[in-house]
Amino acid sequence: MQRIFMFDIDGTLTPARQRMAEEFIKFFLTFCKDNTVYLVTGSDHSKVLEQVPDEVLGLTSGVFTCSGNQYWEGESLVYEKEFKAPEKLFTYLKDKAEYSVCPVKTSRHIEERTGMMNFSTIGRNCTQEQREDYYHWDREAGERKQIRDWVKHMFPEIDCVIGGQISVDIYPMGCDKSQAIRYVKEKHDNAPITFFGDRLKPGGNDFPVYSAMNQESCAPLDIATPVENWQETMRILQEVYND
Ligand code: M1P
Repeated sequence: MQRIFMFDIDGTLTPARQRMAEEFIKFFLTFCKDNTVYLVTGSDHSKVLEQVPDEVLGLTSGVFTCSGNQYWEGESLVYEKEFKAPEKLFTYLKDKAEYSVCPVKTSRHIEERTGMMNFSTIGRNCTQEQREDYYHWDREAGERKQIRDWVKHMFPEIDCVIGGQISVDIYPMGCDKSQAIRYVKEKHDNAPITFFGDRLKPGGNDFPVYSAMNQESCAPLDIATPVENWQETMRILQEVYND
């Protein structure tokens, strides 16, 4: 049975919130022509269009956005889910943005997306340099881990995970990237999947993929491959999967 390849985008195919590198595009176009490829991201569709060139998207079988709460085939929206966050959660997040001691604050702290929300104390309108600074600060300060733990504690029906560099993703429990795995499994008659992601550890936004793959209904040949960056993704694809 033909193997299906699924890829996270930020940190796996591209640097966080940046466009795919030319060197990788060239290689990946050929890879997509020879293989069945899906993309799975926490980001929304407009960000995917900024980061992944049309020629690559045109060669994929589908793109799961908003953590699998929205699914696209080409320019057609196949399905989408809704999420109405509790008022108390909004209040907490607004307070957190106001009283956070992170070094810089900009704006757009809460981004409501289809089926989920994204929260960032520094704000999504930060510059690339501010984004890098926050990422390094947060690695020491652990602010996002603390926000994640609080949300999960206060709202047992809601999940909160760390995705990229500056934010957390929040959605109803189970409405995560595992949805993409289940959808593809059903569509391709339980074909084996190889997934690449930079956040496959518990608490990361790719971890639900790993969990879904370890359920009995999934093929034993599924592989979740952790990577540090797109360079590592490209290297593994070249070394292991380039026949
Ligand atoms: O795809 C990974 C993450 O990319 C962005 O994260 P950040 O802006 O923090 O680097 C966000 O779109 C986030 O939702 C997404 O999970």
